[in-house]
Amino acid sequence: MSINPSLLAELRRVVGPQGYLDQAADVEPYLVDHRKLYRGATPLVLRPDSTEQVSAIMRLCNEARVGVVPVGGNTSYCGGATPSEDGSQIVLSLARMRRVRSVDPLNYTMIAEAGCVLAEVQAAAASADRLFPMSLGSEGSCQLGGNLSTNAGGTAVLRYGMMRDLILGLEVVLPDGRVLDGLKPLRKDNTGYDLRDLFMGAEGTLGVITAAACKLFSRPASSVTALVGITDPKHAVSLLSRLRSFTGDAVSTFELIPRLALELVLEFVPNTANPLDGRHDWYVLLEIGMGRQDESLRGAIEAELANALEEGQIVDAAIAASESQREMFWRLRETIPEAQRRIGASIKHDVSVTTSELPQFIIEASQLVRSISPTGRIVSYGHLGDGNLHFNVSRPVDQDDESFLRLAPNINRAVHDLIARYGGSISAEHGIGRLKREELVRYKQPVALDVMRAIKQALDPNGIMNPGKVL
Ligand code: 2HG
Ligand code: ZN
Repeated sequence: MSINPSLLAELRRVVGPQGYLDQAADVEPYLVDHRKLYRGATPLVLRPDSTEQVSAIMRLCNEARVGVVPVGGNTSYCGGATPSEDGSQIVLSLARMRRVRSVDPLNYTMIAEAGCVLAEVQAAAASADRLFPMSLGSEGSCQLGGNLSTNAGGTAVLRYGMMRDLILGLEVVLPDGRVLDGLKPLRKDNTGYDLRDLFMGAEGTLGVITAAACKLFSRPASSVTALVGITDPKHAVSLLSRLRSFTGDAVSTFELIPRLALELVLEFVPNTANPLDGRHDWYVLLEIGMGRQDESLRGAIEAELANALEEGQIVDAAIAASESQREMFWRLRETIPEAQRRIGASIKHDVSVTTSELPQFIIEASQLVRSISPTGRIVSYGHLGDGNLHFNVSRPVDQDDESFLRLAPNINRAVHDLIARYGGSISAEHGIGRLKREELVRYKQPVALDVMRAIKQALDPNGIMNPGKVL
């Protein structure tokens, strides 16, 4: 099904010569998702530079019933920003809408456009001596709009929450081109349904987010980053609870790392070294930040970790002694996905349970996986403080990618059924996209699905917003 050439011409006119790509080589990067699971086609990638242009685009596409696929930095995991294979959808990149419209340090807020790279948003906050706490591995290329649309998580959720918790209001272009201006940077606005939350996590299926009023925080004046060796995830859970109460909830990061993940990073990622002498079955990367300057923080955490060591809760610990060492500790965690890619295909699960149940879940899920793939290499790491595990399985050393991936349906079913028994989530932070649509139908409560479909029908009756994703 091809798009009417006169519509394409009209769309090009709306955005002007700088605002579109239609040559094969230029369009190519928009056709494949980050994990290379999908390859789509499109005659046109639009790159508007204003909300008015987005509005005009949506109006035209809605009238013509042409699907629109919004894309940010294209770093998502579920194919949510890749057009369909038949070339019947246009791609809408927000990359040129990258202005920070305003920063109000006294109100602790900032208004930024969807195309801002996350690192730019963080930097704009820092230059006003504030913190925008959303932080994740792809922050140098992912965009605010994608973070909003997928309700991104990352490594500071424990303290600051997910994207939904960091936003006060949104500007959204609806499928019919109308602009929903909810950009008020107010902390209290109790005037009916929460429209803002509808669009976060909707993965572009209800409208196009063009700007957001973001919450800012005080920058931690003192912080401690540590890598801790442990024998069992259950000790990690109790250590987290210990440190939360010891610091008055100042733990911002608490990431579980299995030995295999650390070894892969040390093998494949340059400028990494293990700060601990011994080899341990599990590690935790943790960070604690205090709002006020506190010279004694490091000593206090050191002493508390020594107590934990004495009680057998942990077996080793190293505290970063400099900023460069801190960055290296972080590299040990953030490059796990990249290091895991180096050992071949992997079957991924982005799941959550309660933090307290997470250790038992790891045991049971690992047993299930071993019954299907006895030598599959389990790399289960992630945001323990949020109960969110990336329960990934890499192919065995002596198996090829293709035959291993044939096990994916069985392994997915076993792990997701287990998650259902735990009352957990089959997608804790990576969303649904195209990849998990069937899983969503299988595991989401039918009443919840009905409500979701009703909302979709009400806002996008012609089904032009990111068709084929989520629902
Ligand atoms: C992370 O926490 C990301 O590093 C990626 O969410 C997880 O690759 C993965 O499975
Ligand atoms: Zn993650």
